[in-house]
Amino acid sequence: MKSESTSIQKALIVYVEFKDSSIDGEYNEFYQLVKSTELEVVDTITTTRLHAEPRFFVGKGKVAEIKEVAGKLSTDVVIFNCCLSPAQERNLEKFLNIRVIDRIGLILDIFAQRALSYEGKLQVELAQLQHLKTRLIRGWTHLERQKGGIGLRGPGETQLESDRRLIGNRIKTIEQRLQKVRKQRHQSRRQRKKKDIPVISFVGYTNAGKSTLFNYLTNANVRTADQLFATLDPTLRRLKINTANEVILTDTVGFIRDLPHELIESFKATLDEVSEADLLIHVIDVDQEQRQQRIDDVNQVVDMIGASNVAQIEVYNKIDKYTEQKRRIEISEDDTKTRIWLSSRTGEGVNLLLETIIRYLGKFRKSRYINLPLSAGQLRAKLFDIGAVKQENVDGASGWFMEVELEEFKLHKLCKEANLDISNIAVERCPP
Ligand SMILES: Nc1nc2c(ncn2[C@@H]2O[C@H](COP(=O)(O)OP(=O)(O)OP(=O)(O)O)[C@@H](O)[C@H]2O)c(=O)[nH]1
Ligand SMILES: [Mg+2]
Repeated sequence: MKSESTSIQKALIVYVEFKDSSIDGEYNEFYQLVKSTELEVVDTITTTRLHAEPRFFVGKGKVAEIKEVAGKLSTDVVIFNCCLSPAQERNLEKFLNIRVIDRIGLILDIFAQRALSYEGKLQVELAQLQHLKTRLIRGWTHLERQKGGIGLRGPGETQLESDRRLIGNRIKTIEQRLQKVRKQRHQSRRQRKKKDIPVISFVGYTNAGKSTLFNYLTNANVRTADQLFATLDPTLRRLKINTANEVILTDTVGFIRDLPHELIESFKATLDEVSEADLLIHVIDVDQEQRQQRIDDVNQVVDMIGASNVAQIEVYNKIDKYTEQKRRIEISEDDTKTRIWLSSRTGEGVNLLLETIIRYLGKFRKSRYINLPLSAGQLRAKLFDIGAVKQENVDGASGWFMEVELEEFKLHKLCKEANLDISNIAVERCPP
């Protein structure tokens, strides 16, 4: 679905602040959201409220002021920082005679502009249609009023019904296509799991520096920008940390406070990469004044997509911007939380992250018994080399019985190199 905003030039921001719930830096973030589109911000009108007015969200006097300013500045669209009900949006548009969008509409628009891949485009279109479905009545009511009124079941009503049906059909088609995409992703993940390569997924607030860190680590060329939602599509890359440790890193879409639920719902195929990862690297912009708020916002989305039980390493990024911030690592006493301060731009402290990943991967170590044939002398030597052998019994004819402790994916890899199938060498226990 093509974004309407491509033809829109001038935007007037209406910034509504609630007396009891203002979040530091919220205006800056909203301004940045608007600037992330191709709109030109002509002015901002701010207002403070205790609660929303049912009709226009803001008071009558404010709407009159908005109309006057919008008229003077030849505004094409009025953007509210809050979440308007379909009725409020309709009332405002009728009164102002200008297109009105709220924060959700704006975020959907940005996603529509950024979507490049087939999967990304389908997901955004689905979210847009879900959003539109609840608002459909608005457009047609307008139209009928302009035509001079309708009866109870006039042509507008029929049109509306058929439009709803069309949207419903399109939603079904997209959902079927996305189901296929999800299946394919699921299939590739199963393949990866078979190879036992751990998957590490980046999560974080939009613009925290996920893609910059991803590029630094993997030499990839994912687009990075001082812009919200620069990344929409997931990118996967293998990373060889050292000779013994290989992982798959995935960079994906960033989160934001109150990410529209339509987007979370429709981005399932993409977000499965996060919920099915073995480890999450939560990238945090160290210089945000509302840092803790943003960490909580991200964790809320992580929770919503069913990834809250995946282990997380916190990365405080962009330390190069502050002389007082030094590369460092903090591990909680119970070893459940690790924080690393680093810079993805200069690479300072990135080695601490790699060490932590290796340490974490160690948690996948598993003890098991194997029976190596005499022909697998090289594999046996390697197992000794990496310190994986806990005990060994030699049985002349049957080869070596060993108890080894190492990461599953590493054992699989070593066996593959030795042309052995792990299921053929696994035994219940070593003979006494
Ligand atoms: N100074 C400094 N800037 C950084 C660092 N890491 C990232 N940036 C900048 O921060 C901005 C956002 O970086 P991205 O890597 O695109 O952020 P992201 O988290 O992938 O953002 P989205 O994909 O939009 O969610 C870019 O302008 C980067 O150059 C860093 O360590 N230091
Ligand atoms: Mg990115």
